[in-house]
This record gives sequence, structure tokens and C-alpha cells, in this order.
Amino acid sequence: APQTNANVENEGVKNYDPELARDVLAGLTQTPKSLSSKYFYDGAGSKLFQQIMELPEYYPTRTEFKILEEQQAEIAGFFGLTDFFHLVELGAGDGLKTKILLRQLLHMKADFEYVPVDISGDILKQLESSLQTELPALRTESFAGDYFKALHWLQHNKEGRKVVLFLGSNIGNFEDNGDLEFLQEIRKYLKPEDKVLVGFDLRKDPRTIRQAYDDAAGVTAAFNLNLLKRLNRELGADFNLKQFEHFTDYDPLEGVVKSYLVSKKQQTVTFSALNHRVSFAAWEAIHTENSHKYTPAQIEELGKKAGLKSEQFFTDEKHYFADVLFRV
Ligand code: AVJ
Repeated sequence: APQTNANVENEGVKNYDPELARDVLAGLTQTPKSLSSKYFYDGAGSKLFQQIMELPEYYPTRTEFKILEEQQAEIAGFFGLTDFFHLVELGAGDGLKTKILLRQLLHMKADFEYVPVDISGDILKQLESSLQTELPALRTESFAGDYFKALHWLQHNKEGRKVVLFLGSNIGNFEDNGDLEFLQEIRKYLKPEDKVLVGFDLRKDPRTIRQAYDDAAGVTAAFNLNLLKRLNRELGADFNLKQFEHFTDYDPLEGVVKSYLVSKKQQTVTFSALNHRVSFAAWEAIHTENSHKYTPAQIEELGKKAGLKSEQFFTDEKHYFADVLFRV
């Protein structure tokens, strides 16, 4: 009987993450179905994202890298170098882009401490060891956990002003007003002498944007489908990856890339660890990601609503991307 099978398969996934289970069930029992893009980044997903950043179609990383490289001295100057500060990076990742700024700040003899924050302790350990060999003079104190827990901890345990980095256009990944709410939350931790540098992907030819999320080699498709692989492994689901496909489109009115996993036929998926089944109609879509693109005016407005003034835009010659420096 199916019940018995489910119990047998259960053995493999006894220690599932209850938060993942709750989010996934909530997302797949509502209409339209959705899964949070924050779950893309398991081991395989992080590797696939590394590959995405190398794709010819995926311009954001390369463009932001160039902005930081070419304008590093000016950007560092805007941080204010006359007194000590904490350079807090939310979602530090591999720090490849940040190392440009870190090197520059050390070169300018800035008095600062680097505080990389990431949900993944593994990523932070890798970052710390690479920093130790590449930039031995750097003072680092990493924080594994939630971004706002990190800001709270800093406020209560550390003296001195701060410069907060939120790079890579991660700000674009929120739903609805999530970008505004995120900046409003950061604002609560800021003092007049603090700064925030945020990476925004700008509006451009809609075809350029669409291609960046639907590459010819199919890496982004694999990245999206990996979410289902993760649910198979971590929640004992039985998604047949051949029966779902990656679909993505950019709406130039809304300025949002929306990505989906579409069920190619009517089918039922069983989550053996959760004793739960989810049915899909033929061509029913699971919404998996939003990626917002902004006009400069929208960025100013967003800042204003969050109580932040945009002090300086750092952009590339094609105006594909902007790192924007805000203060209160
Ligand atoms: C990591 C959120 C910046 O939205 O461009 C890349 C994630 N998704 N290709 C983005 C992503 C598909 C990426 N961010």
C-alpha cells in the first residue's frame, strides 16, 4: 500500500528542516503555487549560480565587478576614511567583488573591520580562509546567521559607525514591496554617520534581460530545476525532473523577470517525509523567482520611502547596473 511505501522512504529523511517543510507545503498548497528563491542555494545550487555568473548572457555580476574595479578609489572615498568603521556585508558569498574594495581600503590605510554576514557558515569559513591568505592584514569578524540579527548584534556589542554592503542586485529578489521593507529595516539600525551601498540591476533592452535568465546552455534551467532535486532529497519528494520545465519571462512594464517551473502534464507528487501529496494540472506553473529591474528614479524614490538619501550612483558606461550609496 502507498502508506507503507511512504513510511519506508521516510527513513532517509527523518531529519528534515521544519522551516523548509513548512514553507514548501504552504507554497505548494496555495494558488498560484510558489516556492521561495531563497531555497535555490544548496550545495549544487550555489555551484550552478557560480556557473551562471560566468555565462555570456548573464551581465549583472560582470558589470558590477567592473564598476567596483574602475571606481574603487572613489567609492572607498565616499565611505569616509577619517575614523574607524565596520564594513558589514549582507550575503557575503565568495566575496570576489568585495575583495576589490577591501584591497583598496587597506591600500588607503583605512581604519576598519570587515564583518561578512551570511546564512551559510560553510561559505563564511571558506571566505575567512581565502581572506587570510589573500589579505592577511585585514581585520575580520564574520557573523553566521540572519542579516538583521547581525545588525542587532553589532548595535549592542560594537562601538563605531558602519558601512553596510548589499551587492549583487539581491535587492531585486523580493516579492511586492519586499525591497522597500528590507531597506526600511536596515534604516532602523543606521546612525547619521553610517552609509549603505546597494547593487541594483537597471532597466535596459528587455531582450538583454530576458536572455540573462534563459541562457542558451541551459544553466539557469538547471539552477531552477535543482530546487525540485533538493525537495526530493531533503523532503523525500518524488518530482520527476523530466516532467517539469524552466520557463522565464521579463515584463518591461513591471520591470520584473519572473521564473517558473511548469508541470508538463497532470501529475501528483508525494512528499514521503511529510505524508503529503501535491497535484499539478497539465501546464500548471510554480512561481520560483522574481528579479526586479529599476530605473534611477525608482531607486531614488525607494530610498526616500525608506528614509534614505541617495548620495551617489556608481554605474557603467552602458548603464546596465548601479551601485548606489545611501545615507540617512
Ligand atoms: C542572485 C538574486 C542576483 O536575480 O539575477 C540568476 C539570481 N536567478 N539567475 C538574479 C539568479 C537566475 C540572481 N541574484
